Amino acid sequence: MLRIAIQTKGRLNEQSVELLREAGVIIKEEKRKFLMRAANFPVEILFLRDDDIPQTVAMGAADLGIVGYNEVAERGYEVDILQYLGFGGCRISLAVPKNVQYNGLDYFNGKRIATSYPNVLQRFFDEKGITAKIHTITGSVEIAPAAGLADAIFDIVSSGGTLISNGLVEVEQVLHSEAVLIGTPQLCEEKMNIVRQLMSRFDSVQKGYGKKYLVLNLPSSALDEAVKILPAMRSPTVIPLAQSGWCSLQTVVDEKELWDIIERLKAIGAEGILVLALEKIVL
Ligand code: PRT
Ligand code: ZN
Repeated sequence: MLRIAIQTKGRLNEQSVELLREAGVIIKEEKRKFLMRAANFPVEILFLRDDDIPQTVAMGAADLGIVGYNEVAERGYEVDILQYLGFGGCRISLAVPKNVQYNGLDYFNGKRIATSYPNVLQRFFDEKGITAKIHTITGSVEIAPAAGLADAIFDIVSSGGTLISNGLVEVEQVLHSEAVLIGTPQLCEEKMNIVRQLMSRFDSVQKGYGKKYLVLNLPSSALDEAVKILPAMRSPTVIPLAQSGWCSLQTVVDEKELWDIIERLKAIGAEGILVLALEKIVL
């Protein structure tokens, strides 16, 4: 039995549960407990605050954990980073009040910086030769400059909206983060087999993120042209239609390129274009 620690509530909880569900690890949402056994996989889920996940995994009280890379980097516990999971993306950045003149890292020499990530910041300043006073704050770091508690902050940024609404400007992006799967070093072979199986399922789920399945009809004479436009895992599937001179084409496309591809296909005579959701890609 493998134990996986995930966040009880908060930004990573929903997507962690969803990733596990898509990978076939189903937990019953009603009467949620601290520790829950999955219905159909040799796994149990331990619900914790994200701050406690790296240590719990380092100690071996959980074999795996899903947590932001930022927490792993800050806490410094010895865990293996097994997989980047493609959600929970953010960065930890230095930000200063918008009215100050910022002309490079030297600005921070002798300044007071409020943060919940003192270790990551100290390492960065050591590397860059900056001497600053780091104030550790848990809670709303972004209000520290306006409250006169700090000259700058070092905090998580995703859209940047929080900085703007507090009159701050992001000046240095120090650490990029996303949710990661972490593991206790040196798991036994029996557990590693389940971990490998799980990672391969996570990989299939991730490959489906941002992808669509495209089905369309095309005059057979335009097929060579369409193949050049369409990306495909090997090459697109081509099925003849009952009406002679026409075929049906099916393939997987990246959502970002979808409209561009559709317009180019229409220009060479494609019709009846269907865009379908795609769940997983198993290679
Ligand atoms: O209760 P628990 O201790 O488990 O949760 P928590 O409150 O400590 O963490 P939580 O749920 O807020 O975040 C969990 C993880 O989500 C973080 O460790 C990051 O890895 C990731 N993540 C991704 C974020 C954000 N995006 C994010 N935007 N964590 C926090 N924020 C906050 C940030 O602190 C700031 O206040 O959102 C604000 C900035 O957002 P923007 O969009 O305005 O820039
Ligand atoms: Zn936390």
